Amino acid sequence: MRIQTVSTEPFEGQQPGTSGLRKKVKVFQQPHYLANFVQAVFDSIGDFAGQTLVVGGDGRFFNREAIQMILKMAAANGFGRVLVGQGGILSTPAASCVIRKNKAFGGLILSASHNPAGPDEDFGIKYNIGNGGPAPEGVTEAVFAHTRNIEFYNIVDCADLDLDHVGSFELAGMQVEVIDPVSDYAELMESLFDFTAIRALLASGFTMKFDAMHAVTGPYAKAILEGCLGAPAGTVMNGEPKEDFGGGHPDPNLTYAHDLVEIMYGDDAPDFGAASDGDGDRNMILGNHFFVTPSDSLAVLAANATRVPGYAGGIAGVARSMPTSAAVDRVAASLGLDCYETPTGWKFFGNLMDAGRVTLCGEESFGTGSGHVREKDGLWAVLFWLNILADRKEPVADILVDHWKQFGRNYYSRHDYEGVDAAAAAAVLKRVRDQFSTLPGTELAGRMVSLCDDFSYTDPVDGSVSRNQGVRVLFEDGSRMIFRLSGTGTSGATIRIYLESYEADAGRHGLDAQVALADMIEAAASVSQLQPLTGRDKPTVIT
Ligand code: G16
Repeated sequence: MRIQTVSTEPFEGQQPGTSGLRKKVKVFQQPHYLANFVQAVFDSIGDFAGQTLVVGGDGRFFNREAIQMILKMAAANGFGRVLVGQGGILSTPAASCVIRKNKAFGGLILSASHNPAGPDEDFGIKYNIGNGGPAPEGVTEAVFAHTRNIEFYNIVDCADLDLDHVGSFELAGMQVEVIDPVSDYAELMESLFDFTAIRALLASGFTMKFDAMHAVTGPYAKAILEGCLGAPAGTVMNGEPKEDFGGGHPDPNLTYAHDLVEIMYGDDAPDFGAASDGDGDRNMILGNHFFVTPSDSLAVLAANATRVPGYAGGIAGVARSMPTSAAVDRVAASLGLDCYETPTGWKFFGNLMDAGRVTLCGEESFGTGSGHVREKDGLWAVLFWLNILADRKEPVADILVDHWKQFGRNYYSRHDYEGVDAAAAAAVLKRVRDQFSTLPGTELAGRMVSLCDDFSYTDPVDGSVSRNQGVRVLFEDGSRMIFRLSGTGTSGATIRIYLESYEADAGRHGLDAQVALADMIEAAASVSQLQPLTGRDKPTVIT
């Protein structure tokens, strides 16, 4: 087999976003486009000669072609071993698990997460470091710099490899091991949760549905929920991964997980419902006619963690992204735990977990996880909830009502305006920034504004600083209004407006969040002038 050195030229815009490089499939299909990015990664991560690389993806369209190319490039660039999921499949948390378990040098994960898949939709790639987590900004910036100067890449010239059967073979001196994508991950889950108690719950008449949204968690959920835990066949719906995710948008929220939402709000709704996204790292939790916000879910997991074997000794601390509600802060305060507020992006939790400062982390964008891997983990969150339900033997809604009684309720909602013209979106944020000096001390939505700023974060472990991480309007009573542009979209811009207000009075905990936040929603519209600047009069997604 011959190693080829292929001449190439840089492509514009190969800058990793919130979670790696995400573009339309058609962009990735341009000759040299993916190879340039992969070579730029290999040129940025230090000396990996003879080391192990983990490779896998969510199975979306272009996954197979991408993996063939990556394996041939890994061999040509001197990796000693590649672990690749059978059929090219690894959910994002499973990839993190395999990297950690095998002490790999790092991994390449192929996914555009919750974005739709297919020839005209999205693809993505990101590099994870040896702790199993997304590369920190120092690495992604180096990768971007290399993409701008690239002149050649290395690749083995050979026929496509058989990745559909578990086993191993050699490729130009590199060992390729095709592994079962589920088993390491399932074993890790069994080590954390009380499978006996969950089995008993599922055998007791308790009913549930899990929506895999035609994406990667299907095989994982079937093996664990229906296989190990004895949930009846059919508990996992949309469980066959498809290259186009069945034409859907595998984002587990009230808008896009409509099949599940209909069941959970219909007659004879099951006791528990959950969904995961394209690559298996997000989760949505539902009770019978009841939606648990991701921010509340994190708070409930933190408050109940010691009921679960993997966390029975207590948790070290918690972290949440800045736009996530402060519900978990209240739990942390009552347990005497540190609580960190990071920018949006799972990569910011890695250092805190590696340093042993936090055990549980979460984000409003339907991400929850812990130190068991270095990614958020959809199925892990579902099993955590099942373990709590098995222990408490109460309905999901009662657990939340009880939680709010103890800690108060952080009413919370996110309004997304997707596919907005990029210049108009920038103007909306500028409009709010222009009022930074005049808003504090004035009243908005019946509350006094205390501070306006661009959120910046200094990592307490390595001292690195990340600026411009969201525009904040903070109120004296703890309410918040945050404006941010998404870093994961692939067309136009997405404006996210995050709204939060705190209610201590249990008599007022039963409101719909949109009703409770109505005055904040109106104030956000007037401060940002979103409607006149973008022409949009309502959000595309409300969560
Ligand atoms: C990624 C990141 C998350 C982030 C989310 C939303 O998730 O890993 O940390 O919260 O994007 O980011 P944005 O608001 O910039 O769109 P995923 O599931 O897409 O990998």
